[in-house]
Parts: sequence; structure tokens; C-alpha cells
Amino acid sequence: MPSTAAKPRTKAKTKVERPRLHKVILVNGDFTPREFVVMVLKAEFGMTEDQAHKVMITAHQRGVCVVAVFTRDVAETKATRATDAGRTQGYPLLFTTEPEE
Ligand code: TYC
Repeated sequence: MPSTAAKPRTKAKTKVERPRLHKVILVNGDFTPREFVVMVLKAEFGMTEDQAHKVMITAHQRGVCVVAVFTRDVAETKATRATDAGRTQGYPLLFTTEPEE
């Protein structure tokens, strides 16, 4: 029996894209002590004292500093945890996220 099935003329392309990364951003504020910001950066982002101090000072001087990049879920979870760490101590410490270009 002759086959009537037409051969596909196009080949399905498997397109695998890397997930977009998201930045965790530390926002400056007047009321959170510097040492507390450094402590949170060390605890939540595994930074050394030196790295954490540099990030804190950059946010303090410029208003914001990129802490690290992660997949969206991880970035959001870390930003929330770090922000909550401040809130539990009564500090208005703020971490936000934004997609990388
Ligand atoms: N600006 C704060 C102060 O002078 C310290 C600080 C730095 C707070 C960075 C938040 O993201 C921040 N005590």
C-alpha cells in the first residue's frame, strides 16, 4: 500500500536556552548599622568580611550595589531572606532583584 504520509520538510530544532540570571541588589538606607549589613552579607551570601565590607561601602556611597547573580528563584529567595533578617531586628534593610540584560 502506498504511503500517503508527507515527509516533514523542516527539521524540529531543539532550542535550549540558559535561564536568565537575576541580580540581587543591596539598597542603601540611613538606619541600618554598617556592621549589621556586613553580617547579613556574610551569612546569606557566603561572603568574606572583606567582600561584604566592600559591597556594603559601595551601596553606602552609590546608593545600590549588585551583591551576586542567581537564577530567578534563588535570587528572590535570598533577597527575601536577607531583607527579613533586617526586619526581625527592626532595621529597614532592603535587598531587591532585577533580571540581567
Ligand atoms: N548607610 C548606612 C549607615 O550609614 C549603612 C548601610 C550601608 C545601610 C549599606 C544599608 O545597604 C546598606 N549606617
